[in-house]
Amino acid sequence: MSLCRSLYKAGSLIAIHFHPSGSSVPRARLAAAINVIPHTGFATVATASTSKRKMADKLTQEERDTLLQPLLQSGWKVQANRDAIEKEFKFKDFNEAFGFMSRVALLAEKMDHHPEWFNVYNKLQVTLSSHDVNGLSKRDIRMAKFMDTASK
Ligand code: H2B
Repeated sequence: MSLCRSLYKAGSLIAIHFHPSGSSVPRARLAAAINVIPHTGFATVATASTSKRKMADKLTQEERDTLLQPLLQSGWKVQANRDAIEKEFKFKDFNEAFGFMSRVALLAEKMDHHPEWFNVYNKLQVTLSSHDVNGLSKRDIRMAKFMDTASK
């Protein structure tokens, strides 16, 4: 049974990005490139070219020590059990909260980088992480900064 079929049978929905040149990814590399998104049952598969490109923007330790600092000061927290950052935003009412979400949604579509969020009336809990690199990337920093500015 192929790897993908066995994963499918295991109940994991797989989004597979095929290499543009059409070259197949060796089975072992394919398995290695599958990133399971915690708590969602989803996974994405990045092939060699996308992995290289995306890995380029995964935060290095030095970037974590510098780029994350201002965000930690503005209320973002690094999750204990996942390479992700989270923050709760509180607005005047639902209208303000949803307006904020709409502005972020436009950026998310432009960046092709989407937040994980939960909204109840005027409160919004946001988690940012880059599924394709299974951790924090510069895209998360950019989106967090935008959210901090747009929520003021
Ligand atoms: N958002 C986040 N946070 N991480 C990703 O890796 C990601 C995304 N990948 N939005 C995008 C969509 C990809 O799944 C689509 C197919 O382009």
